[in-house]
Amino acid sequence: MKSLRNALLAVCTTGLPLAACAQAPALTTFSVGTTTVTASALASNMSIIWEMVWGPDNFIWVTERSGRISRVNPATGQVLPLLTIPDVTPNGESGLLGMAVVLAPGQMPPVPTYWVFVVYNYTEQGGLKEKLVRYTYGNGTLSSPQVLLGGIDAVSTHSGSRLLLLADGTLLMSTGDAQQQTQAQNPASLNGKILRLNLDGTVPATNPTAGSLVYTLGHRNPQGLVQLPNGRIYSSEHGPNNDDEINKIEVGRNYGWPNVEGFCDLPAEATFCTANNVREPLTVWTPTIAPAGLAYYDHPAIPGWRGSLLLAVLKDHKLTQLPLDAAGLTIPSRTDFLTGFGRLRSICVSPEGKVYIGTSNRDGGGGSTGGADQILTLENRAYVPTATRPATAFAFDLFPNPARWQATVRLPAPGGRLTVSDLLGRPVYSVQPTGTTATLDLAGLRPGTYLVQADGAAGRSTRKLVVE
Ligand SMILES: [Ca+2]
Ligand SMILES: [Ca+2]
Repeated sequence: MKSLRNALLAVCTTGLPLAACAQAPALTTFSVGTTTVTASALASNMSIIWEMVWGPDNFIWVTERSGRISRVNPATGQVLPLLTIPDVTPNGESGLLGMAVVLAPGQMPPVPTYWVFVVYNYTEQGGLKEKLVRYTYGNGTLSSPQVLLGGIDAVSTHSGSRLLLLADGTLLMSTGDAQQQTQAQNPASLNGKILRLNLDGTVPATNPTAGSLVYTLGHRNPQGLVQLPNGRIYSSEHGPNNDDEINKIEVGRNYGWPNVEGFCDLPAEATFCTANNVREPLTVWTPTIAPAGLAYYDHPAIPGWRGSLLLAVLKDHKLTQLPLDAAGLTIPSRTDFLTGFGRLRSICVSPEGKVYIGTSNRDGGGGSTGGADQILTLENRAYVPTATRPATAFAFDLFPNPARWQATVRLPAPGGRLTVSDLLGRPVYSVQPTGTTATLDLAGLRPGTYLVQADGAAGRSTRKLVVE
């Protein structure tokens, strides 16, 4: 059976359409509403998968904590190692951690030059530190590492280190308190923060404090970060022996640690929260579960997950669905899936609505099974993408085109929704016009070609937009 599958996978790598490839054997199935979701192994025999991101090349980019960066073919599961970073220090929970991948400025497909950002622990003068490094990817190799931020205090735990590229072209990086709890409240320290950087490591002019990378403060150990198409940002954070948190990240806010654990529900906490503009979490867990990777799901393939955060959970061995209300301010329920695969740390969603989960069972943390780590695919195998409406249901005006800062859309009827997506189909901006005219704010978008999709009562229509 295995040899048959390997033979079929070998056929798949020759470039036949995906439909010609064999489906991996189901490891389990579970229901999401009326949808049956199948879990299968995409890649096995890996070790402590810390980060998985869907790359601009439509491959899954993966870090393993020992220092290895790989690309994984989502059609075949083939793991293509790129580089093992030589100066990574894996110790306790430390090592190669977060990653982000983006087309280098001025590059558009098919010119394959990317910037690859990684965060890792290293040794400096006998002590453990943490740094953010930018590599350049081209011609199949990673090269030209540049340290954008180094010398951050670290110990073998509480390193934070999730990276997130924002739609405005800046980069968020979470840092842990490195067991120096009071530094989380010190605006001059880089520990216990969510930092915001330009892609060259400089401080964005729009950060809350001039000259400071600090975007938010008062964090303990945030290991999940995600931005929704509407721009809202959410984070997961490890609490001490209580109060793991999901937070809505708002610029300049204080998230309380170490003075506040979870909600502002003790008298001393309430006083601190009032005095320090503390943003309470949306939901907390006591006892703790060890929340890690965070993604947003809004694809029609699994309707019951639409509009939800999906959280990879380490200690409690599960994937948790956290639906958001329309305002994005409350999580009305929590539903668990995918128990039985050990510690789940990393997660990404493909443009076709499949969810990929990376396990972390060799990390020695709570409930570690010690077994080999794997990438799991979660998918609705009955889903067939179909155009339920004509491709061009109506015409709309879009001008100027090319545009630089703004473009105007004129619709045949008021209302609906306008969505700007990149060429991989990823939404980067959306707006709900109230009348027949709407302005698209393009200031945060990189130059390149985008698609503007108008959804209204008359159906859906799409036009190409060039941003200069
Ligand atoms: Ca908090
Ligand atoms: Ca509390």
